[in-house]
Amino acid sequence: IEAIYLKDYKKPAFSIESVNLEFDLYEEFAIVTNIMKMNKVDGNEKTLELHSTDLELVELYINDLKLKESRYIISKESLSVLNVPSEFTLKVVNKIYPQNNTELEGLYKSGSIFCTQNEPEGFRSITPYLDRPDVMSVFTTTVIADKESYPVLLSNGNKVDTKDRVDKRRSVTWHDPHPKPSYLFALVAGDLGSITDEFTTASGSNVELNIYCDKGNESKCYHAMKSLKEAMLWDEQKYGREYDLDIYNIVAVDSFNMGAMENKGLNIFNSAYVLADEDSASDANFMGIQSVIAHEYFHNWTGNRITCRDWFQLTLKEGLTVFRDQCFSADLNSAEVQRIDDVKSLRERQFVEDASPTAHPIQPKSYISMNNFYTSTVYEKGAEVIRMIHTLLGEENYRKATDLYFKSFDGQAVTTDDFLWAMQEASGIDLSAFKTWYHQSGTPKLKVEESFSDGVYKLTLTQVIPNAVDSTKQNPYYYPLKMGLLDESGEEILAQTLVVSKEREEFIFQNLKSKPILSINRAFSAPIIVEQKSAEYAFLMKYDSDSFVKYESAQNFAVETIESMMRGQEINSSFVEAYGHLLDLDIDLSYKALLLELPSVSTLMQRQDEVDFEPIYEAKEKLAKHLAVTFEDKVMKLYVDNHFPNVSAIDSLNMGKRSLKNRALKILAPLETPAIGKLTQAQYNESLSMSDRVVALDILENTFSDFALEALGDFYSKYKDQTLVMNKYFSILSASHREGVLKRVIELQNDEVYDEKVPNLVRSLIGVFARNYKYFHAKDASGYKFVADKIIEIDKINPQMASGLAGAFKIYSRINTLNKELMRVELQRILNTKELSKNSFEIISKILK
Ligand code: BAL
Ligand code: ZN
Repeated sequence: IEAIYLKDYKKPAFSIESVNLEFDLYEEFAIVTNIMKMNKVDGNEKTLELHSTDLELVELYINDLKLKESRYIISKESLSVLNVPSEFTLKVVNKIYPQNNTELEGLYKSGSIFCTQNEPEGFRSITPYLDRPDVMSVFTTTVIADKESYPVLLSNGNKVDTKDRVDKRRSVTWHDPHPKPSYLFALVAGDLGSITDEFTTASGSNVELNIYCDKGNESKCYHAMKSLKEAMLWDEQKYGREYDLDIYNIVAVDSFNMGAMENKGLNIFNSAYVLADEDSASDANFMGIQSVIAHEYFHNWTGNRITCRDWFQLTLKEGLTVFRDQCFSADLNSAEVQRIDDVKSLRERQFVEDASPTAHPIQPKSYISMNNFYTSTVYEKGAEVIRMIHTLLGEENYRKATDLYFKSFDGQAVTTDDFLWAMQEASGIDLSAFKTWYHQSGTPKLKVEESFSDGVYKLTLTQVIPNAVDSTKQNPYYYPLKMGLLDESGEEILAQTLVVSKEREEFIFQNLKSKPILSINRAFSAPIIVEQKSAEYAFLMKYDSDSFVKYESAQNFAVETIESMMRGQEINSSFVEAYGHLLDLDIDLSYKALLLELPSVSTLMQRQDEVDFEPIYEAKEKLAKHLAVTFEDKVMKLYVDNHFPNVSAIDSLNMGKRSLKNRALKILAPLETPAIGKLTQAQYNESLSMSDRVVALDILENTFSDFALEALGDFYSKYKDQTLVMNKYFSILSASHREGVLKRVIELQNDEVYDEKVPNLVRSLIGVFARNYKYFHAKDASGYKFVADKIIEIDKINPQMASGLAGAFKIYSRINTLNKELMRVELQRILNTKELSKNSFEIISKILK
């Protein structure tokens, strides 16, 4: 198994002027006819080497002349055509079997729907092609299928022709005028329901908008449609970007490896990010749909019009597009809550990855399977990198710079250096020192030291840079650091953005009356870990004007308290007092719910030198119980005040009320009294919203097992026909801390709803179990054994899903000796499996190194 290196990049030797595809779809197979107009770019090249994964070739022609077998070589991974002229038309006819495709890459079937997923390298398993993002071509696609079973036939671009044939088959032709790489090609055929709407662009073009889904789900598509129109308007207003075709189609399918895919004019979505109504979707689902719909739409400019030269540049489109969708969500909802949620998810997933053996720069240097690099590092850390550029440039310069980027590179496949050039050229700000962020891995730390005398406050900042995975030393970073100083009454003395660039530097602030209180990394302006001795957490929780630092101080104070308890100390009463003040705050309700949340187990685990979960659970549970006892009355009032009226509306006020009310219920649960059990049961029974129901169900399952069975039974019988809702059911049971979870998870695999071929279900049953620290890390190795068995089994069906599950073992290098040895045995067993996919091999071998 060989790695591919960025340093080996070579320009393509041929270009494809246009491609004409015809898909003849049948129940057992499909025939693909691919006619490409090709030109030699490199005159010396005699052989045309096309990517081709396991394809069955039927016929091959050059300029209408059928080629003899001596003129080409077909192997497992390529089709080489020998002695090609400098300009020619190549026609390839090949046969594929979408019905047997369980990997969900290329053309496959999700239930009864034909659909595609081609990013990054799925197209080569449909037809031989120069399947690399820097080969862009104009596609015309004809789809032919039985018109009764597949009345809806879609591809990219605009529909140009429909023919109903005498043989009961229908043929529809689509033409996409915008040159694109093959990874953006899409095709859908099915008997689908749909909703339709329209959007008029700023310059007056009318765009037809359609969302397709399984029949019967149409009423669940309206939130997605609303989000699409919001995204289209936002991109015009914020980035001056208009849509560029007459039609925009979205199709929801149940079997999908990713969240969604931005194919030109024909997005294909995991149905979890399209379908929602107030009975079946939680508030988080509604928010998720809004953000993913926008993300895929924004790709039309950042990804499709301007794409990546090679896959090492993935963050060029993903980091930028995540930053864009984060800003969109912040503009449409609560900006402070959005920022904290984004930072939380960065730290829960990306920081963990960055501290693991699979850590990589946002622009990796090599890969074995590109599928393994659709990571939170490339996406979320990539977005933080763009956010820092935005901060360094300021809003106005950033807009000038993105305008220049679009103007300079429209229609091209480019690199992150090209992007940085535009940022620099338009703003006049030198970003050469900033490039380090693209090429180094690991989370940088910043040690903060303060001193004060004679009215002079000195801030000494020292960058502590982790080594790369291969132990090489890495360099200091260049970044914006937002900070503020407060006086002792809580008034802000100053607020500014420092630029940190050296390993160690000092910042001096003069003419101060007394030692100021420091508020640092405001708004989380840089994706770093701040290390500060004796910060004034309670003070900042009370007075700081920055909503992120307020939150961060509450978290840090709780972390400090829990860690002192883990060392055997009593509960810090100042923390308890400060927590009590939070309960009284009259602020945005969702924000308040965040402030009241104790740090996650993952946060605490990341700070341990040698990870062990038991002491964390013990201390955290003890603190939670103490807070519940101390503040029972106040929290109960918070619950009651926000529980009524019982409505399911998804406006920000009601979402805020639900999130605070549910936080209150979670705070009260550790009391374990019959009264709280009854209250939770009543919430489950009476609530009109799915958010309320799942929170209640989760608390019943974990804390009030006497009531749990009845509620779970009720939930199952109500929702067993809605797979998306059943994901929630499986997740609750897999994440549970009750006795016997593994046994139940094993049994649930036989449930009629469960299907090992549907990634969402695997992720919610097996994937969630692998993140159930208590049972996955059980000291009898039962959790590791089970998950290893599943990885081996699923690897044969869907390697991408298997290597995703393998991510649970990334903690290997940092876990305690006993667990490490247990893990090692299982990891080795996976690695010894015959015909292990390169996806799983890459992840497991890196972990074991
Ligand atoms: N391009 C893969 C899916 C996404 O990031 O939108
Ligand atoms: Zn994306």
